[in-house]
Amino acid sequence: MSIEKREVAKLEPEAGADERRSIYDILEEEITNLGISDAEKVKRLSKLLQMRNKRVNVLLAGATGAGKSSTVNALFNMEVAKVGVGVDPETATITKYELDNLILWDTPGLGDDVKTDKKIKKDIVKKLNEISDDGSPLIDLVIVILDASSKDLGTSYDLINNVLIPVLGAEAEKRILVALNQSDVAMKGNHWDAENNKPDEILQKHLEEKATSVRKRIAEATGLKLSPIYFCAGYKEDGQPQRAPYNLTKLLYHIVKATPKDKRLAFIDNLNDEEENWTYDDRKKDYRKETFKSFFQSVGSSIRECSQNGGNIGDMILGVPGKLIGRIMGGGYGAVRGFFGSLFGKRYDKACE
Ligand SMILES: Nc1nc2c(ncn2[C@@H]2O[C@H](COP(=O)(O)OP(=O)(O)O)[C@@H](O)[C@H]2O)c(=O)[nH]1
Ligand SMILES: [Mg+2]
Repeated sequence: MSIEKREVAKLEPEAGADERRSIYDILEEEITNLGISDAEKVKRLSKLLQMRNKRVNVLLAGATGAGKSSTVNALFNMEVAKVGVGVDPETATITKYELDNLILWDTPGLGDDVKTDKKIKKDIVKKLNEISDDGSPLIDLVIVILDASSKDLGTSYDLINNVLIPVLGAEAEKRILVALNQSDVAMKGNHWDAENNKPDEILQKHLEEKATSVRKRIAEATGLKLSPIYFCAGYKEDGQPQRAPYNLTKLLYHIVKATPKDKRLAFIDNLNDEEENWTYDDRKKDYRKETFKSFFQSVGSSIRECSQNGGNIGDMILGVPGKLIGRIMGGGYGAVRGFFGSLFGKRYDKACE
């Protein structure tokens, strides 16, 4: 059966049909149904299995109240997370959240007292030095959440400059993401355009300056260039409606980009499916589309391939044509509908443009 025929046959996936299916299962089915030789299928399916066995480990750190919990709640479907108890007393302060292949390590807030901070920092160092089964470092990425409204970021600079960077060394630029949360209150709530859920020009300028000054402070101390992303995790006040995040898609884009290609699919099944969370961004880039591309770089959704009528699989890693992937994502697949839904709408091939 040719790929073209299959595409026609499956043009309108039933809404909700794939509600609880894992992206790995869906890709398995797509590969199985491709019009290619059995030998080629086996090759691609075994690559998929390799990916399925990979886990992505993300460590979250920051000062108390910066918004680590709010950030992971906004990004991921934390309600289904399995919470782990540390077996190693030397890293006992760190909580493990398991979302299928996505593992989040939440560290306690720093900056409350010196003695506690010392213990937490020691645990972070231990965790960063852990090696996974395949011999690579366990932690793929460290996200440091800073409070953009705070005048005193000393605790965070200490963490980044004196703990994280020395442990990660030359890799630090690639493996640390600095995120400035609470952008909405960075000027005491002034200049936040609540109606459009974004900063006005003055606040935006302020946030950009803040990001630059954080970058400078890190560069001066360590020589490394880390560019902070400012965002807003969203929050809920008593009696008020939930406020939507800002620049969360941008943050996710940078998280995915910083993750090894063969592990990126691990995020997909557990994204927060609240579409509003992914709606408000600075629009400097189409982050949704860019994130989509990043997700599927390992799967073979090379954008170029799409225009080639889906027939030429070329050297794509998993060899699933982009058109099919666009349809999986834009169609009835539950977990990511909130994220990709409005990107594709009914035009499944849009992603390929
Ligand atoms: N205004 C505002 N408040 C936030 C934001 N993110 C978190 N908060 C609030 O900041 C407080 C601390 O957040 P939390 O996620 O518990 O911080 P954690 O200690 O780092 O885990 C909570 O009251 C949140 O509602 C944000 O983007 N804007
Ligand atoms: Mg917390």
